[in-house]
Amino acid sequence: MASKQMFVVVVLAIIVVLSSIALATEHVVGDKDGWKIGVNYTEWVKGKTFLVGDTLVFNYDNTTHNVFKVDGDQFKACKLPPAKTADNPLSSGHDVIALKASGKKWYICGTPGHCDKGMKLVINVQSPAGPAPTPAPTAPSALAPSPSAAFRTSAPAILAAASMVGSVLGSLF
Ligand SMILES: *[C@@H]1O[C@H](CO)[C@@H](O)[C@H](O)[C@H]1NC(C)=O
Ligand SMILES: *[C@@H]1O[C@H](CO)[C@@H](O)[C@H](O)[C@H]1NC(C)=O
Ligand SMILES: [Cu+2]
Repeated sequence: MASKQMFVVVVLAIIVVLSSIALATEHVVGDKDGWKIGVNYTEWVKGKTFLVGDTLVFNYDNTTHNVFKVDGDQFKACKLPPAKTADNPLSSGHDVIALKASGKKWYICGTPGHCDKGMKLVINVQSPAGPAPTPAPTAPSALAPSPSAAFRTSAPAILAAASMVGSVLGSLF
């Protein structure tokens, strides 16, 4: 009896973990190319959806590049912020940025000339429910989340979750 209750608790815990994994996507900027000159980041952004809770990962050679968070005007002009701060620029070479709020986010490389050569990225972060639905009383289905937003689990996340479920079940029986 006790082990049955334990089983239910474990299954519920797994469901909670799985649903949180399913909601977050890790976006590796430039995919395998990473953050460098010669990648069209406008092209990279095309067709992608960035949601609050997702992460943005910049991979690059930190002897040559960095990542400045800037505003829209600085982005447009390839102009750096007037002062550096503790977390700006990022320069680890593997920077993981949590997308915590909706709205546009702008990033440029601070090495002279690199932004002009295309090391600039702008994304639009949406709240998980998507853009505010326009009132459409005759079409209630418009309020449902799109399938692409509902199924965002990456293959590695599924594999990791599956192996976790397997090892928990294995230790129970
Ligand atoms: C990058 O891609 C965008 C969108 O496809 C395109 O409009 C733009 O001209 C490209 N930029 C360069 C420098 O090729
Ligand atoms: C570059 O990356 C290495 C390894 O992550 C780190 O130790 C070093 O401090 C970084 N350099 C700068 C300028 O942040
Ligand atoms: Cu650079």
